[in-house]
Amino acid sequence: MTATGIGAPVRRKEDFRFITGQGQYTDDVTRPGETRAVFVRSPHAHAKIKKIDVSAAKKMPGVIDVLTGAQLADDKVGNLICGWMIHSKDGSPMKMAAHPALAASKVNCVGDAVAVVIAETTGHAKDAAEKVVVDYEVLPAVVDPAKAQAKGAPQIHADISNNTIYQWHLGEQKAVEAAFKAAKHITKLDIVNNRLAPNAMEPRAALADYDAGNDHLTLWNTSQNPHVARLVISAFVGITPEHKLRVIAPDVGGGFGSKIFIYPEEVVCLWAARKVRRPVKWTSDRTEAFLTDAHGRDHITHAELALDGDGKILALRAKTIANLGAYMSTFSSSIPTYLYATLLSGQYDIPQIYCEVDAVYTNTVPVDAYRGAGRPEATFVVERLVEVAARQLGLDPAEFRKRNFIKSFPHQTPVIMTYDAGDYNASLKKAMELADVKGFAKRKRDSARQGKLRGLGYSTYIEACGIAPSQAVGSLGAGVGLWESAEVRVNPTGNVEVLTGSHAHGQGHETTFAQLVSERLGIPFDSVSIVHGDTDKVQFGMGTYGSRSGAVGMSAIVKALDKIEAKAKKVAGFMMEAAESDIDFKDGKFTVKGTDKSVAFGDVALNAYIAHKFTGAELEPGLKETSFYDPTNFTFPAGCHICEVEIDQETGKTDIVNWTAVDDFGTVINPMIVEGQVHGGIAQGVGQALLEGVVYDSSGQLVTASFMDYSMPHAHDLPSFKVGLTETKSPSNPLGMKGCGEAGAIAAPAAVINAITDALGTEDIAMPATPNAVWTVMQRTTPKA
Ligand code: MCN
Repeated sequence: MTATGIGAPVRRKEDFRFITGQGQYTDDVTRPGETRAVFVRSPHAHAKIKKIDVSAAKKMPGVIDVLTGAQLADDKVGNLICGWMIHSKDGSPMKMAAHPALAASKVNCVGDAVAVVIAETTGHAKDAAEKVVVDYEVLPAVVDPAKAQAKGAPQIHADISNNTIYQWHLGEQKAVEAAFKAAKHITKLDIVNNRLAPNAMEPRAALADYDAGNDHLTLWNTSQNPHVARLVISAFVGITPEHKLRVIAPDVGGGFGSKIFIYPEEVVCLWAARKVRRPVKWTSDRTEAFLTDAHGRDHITHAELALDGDGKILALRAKTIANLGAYMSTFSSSIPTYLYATLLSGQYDIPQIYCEVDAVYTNTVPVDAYRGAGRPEATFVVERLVEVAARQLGLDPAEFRKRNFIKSFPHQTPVIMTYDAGDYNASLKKAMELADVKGFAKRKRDSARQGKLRGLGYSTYIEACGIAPSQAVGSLGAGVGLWESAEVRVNPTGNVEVLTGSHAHGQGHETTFAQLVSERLGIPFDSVSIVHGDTDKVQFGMGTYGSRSGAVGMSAIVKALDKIEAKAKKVAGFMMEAAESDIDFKDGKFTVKGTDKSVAFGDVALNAYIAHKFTGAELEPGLKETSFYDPTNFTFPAGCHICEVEIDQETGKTDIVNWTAVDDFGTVINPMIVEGQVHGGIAQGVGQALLEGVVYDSSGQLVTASFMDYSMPHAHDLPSFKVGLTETKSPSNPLGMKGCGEAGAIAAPAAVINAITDALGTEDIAMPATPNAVWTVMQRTTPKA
């Protein structure tokens, strides 16, 4: 390993500009003549719009125009779409209601935009927005997905009865029923997976600029996938043809999934910029972010595990109601189906699984992917069931897990996935050692002496990452395959630019991608630049989500590097008058086999461009190659997290006193970045388990619309993590990598709740397990001494 090559803990090169305030985020980009947009939003969760009067607002100082949904419809701007078709078990397609970027006749959640004010400054626009008069006829609202399906519930979208989008299922129902009949023991759980607000540090923003001379639009926005945004905005929303739109996602301050989707605001800014013939910028404030960023999770599940007399799992069944909010966001249909139910086998050899999912509209903001997206929900179901089953059977939870682990690979689960490689025993064993599980009993006694309850919880999770394989994803109803692309441009001076379709919004790609390229080409790490996030610079790409940039994006780079090396060998052959097959390439040097004749990579690069003898028949000039990588399978990162908590019996406050994480991410490019990813994910998972929860009241008002009411984890809520790695290489990409970006968020909630329930001696606690919730449970139960 070189100091900056694969496996080296290189410091992130992008951090210099981030921590010195030199990042260029969307709000930092300015255009001459720029205007500001402020949206007029519905204060009601459900209402008919009888009339909108913008006349007073238009007369306000600094106002350029005030635009409404009626004008948007007149201009034939299309609806926002959900791109992944799901069929109900009766074969009918999902029922997708219209989602205009500005509501014209009806609002369906608090925060629904009904008009936009374009003004010289944000202050002018805000003042004018208050003068827009909207006459609403308020309708009853429903926020609870179970109630939304009940007879007589408010109907949110015409023609969509019971507010039900689809009733989907996966697995063999009859076989599962038979297994349950034969079972010696059945463990049952009712689970609520709490709704979360994504809260990226940089709120969403959009800046649209119209070049009237060329009838061309440019959009800077906080996107995790600018090419997909361009495709959807042009082909489906119909703002302008694809070649007339450039989308640039500059530095993006965190996404966690919430910036994958196409939102109304960017569509409206583009439309408005063309209308007012001036650039239009919108930057969300934090309250708007709580109100309008797509939320995550929000499942209600009843789950059961069937076991034989020896503690072997026979079958699992689950019935889930997923709240998708007022409209279907871009990928929302796939999260509670193919990203959830397909992972219900966990790390276990479960012969039969059956899952039913009802997706439901409610008068709340749309729900879509949030770090982990479906997989934290699946892990929570499986890891809670397994833990509770072990306790009910009087078995040690680690022993019970071992007994049921999948031990040979490839392993076909009953729910579509083929796990290709893993060693679940190895990560459990290593985690138990690092966590000093043997010493837990003593620590528990010590805590008891101080009047505190101590508990230990496992989460042996698995996830499907590298969301890409076209064959698999395409056959599951997604409209597209999800490969990734790369272009490697070697400049005549020997330095390299890599254009990637992956997008970085905090994951350190500028560093890890450069580590790969510098090692492969034997050139200095600082001679490599990573270019991403601009549809005019980078060939089509699929963007970043589902921890795919390593396994898929970097694999595309590897393929392009293979081509670069092959061509460079030809050039080196010409230079040294040797056959290409006689050339070796190592450490940045091309050598004629068996001789001391060699040329450096930089010389080859220069000759590839300027040596005239290469032009013409034998070899095209230049050294630039493009590749697309479409893997054969997902990658399956897995691991074991162990959480140890101490609960104060007086206050109900839970302190996480120890956290051990042992993960298998296959080949690790940069252990420091990977560790950071794990830390961040755990923090988010702990947030879900202990602190976070979006609350709407029964009338549909968002009660948790600020950080006063929505609590995020702080550094002092977390212990110093003990992390370790095991390694089984993924066979589905040339580097053997598995994704690491979501693991912590997937593993953590179950580990925390398993630890808390272990301490309390009752399974009866929901997330977030706030001090009040824990204290209330303690009043009902007799805690263990
Ligand atoms: N990596 C590595 N070795 C591996 C796997 C990954 O060195 N075996 C490195 C990669 O090269 C990359 C980073 O770790 O620099 C994360 O890689 P990967 O797991 O492929 O995930 P992505 O780059 O595709 O990032 C997406 C993932 C997701 S889905 C969410 S959500 C998430 C996350 O990453 N959002 C984030 N981490 C985030 N981190 C920050 N700071 N901000 C977000 O919005």
